[in-house]
Amino acid sequence: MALEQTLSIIKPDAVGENHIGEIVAHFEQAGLSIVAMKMIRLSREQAEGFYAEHIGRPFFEGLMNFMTSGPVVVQVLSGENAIQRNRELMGATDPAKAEPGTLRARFGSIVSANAVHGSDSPVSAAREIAYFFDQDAVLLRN
Ligand code: RTP
Ligand code: MG
Repeated sequence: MALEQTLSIIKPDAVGENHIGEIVAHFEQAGLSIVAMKMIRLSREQAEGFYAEHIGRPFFEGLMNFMTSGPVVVQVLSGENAIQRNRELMGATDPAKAEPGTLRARFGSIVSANAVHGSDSPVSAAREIAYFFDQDAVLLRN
């Protein structure tokens, strides 16, 4: 088991529907700790840089419009196997295919409005945490 940090985003749909508290509680009750957190509205440039791996995909413009449509909550989660654990808590990208009880099954609606983001690998987690937070803004705790 490895103590890891991962980047989580509560997306504009879930923020707009007042689900911040339930989503944060879900992480904490699952044993993940929040070690950095902020609410921001992404600019187009920030959203493009964050999702740069998807530039050119057919869904990219829709993803940009969605991610800049309202405020998001960006947070760093810490815990044992936090990267994979967060992906399990989120459920499948398409909420219709997400396991019952997962965040996307509970709070997502369609693939383009799926409530949460989570880093998909250690390399992504390191890049994504550094994209939003200075190193000294991330608490050194588990
Ligand atoms: P995320 O990065 O947001 O955590 O989502 P993910 O890893 O589960 O999925 P990814 O492949 O990274 O896709 C990023 C976001 O793009 C939208 N998407 N739409 N076929 C489609 O229409 C499609 N595929 C991806 C989703 O909103 C997804 O969260
Ligand atoms: Mg992804």
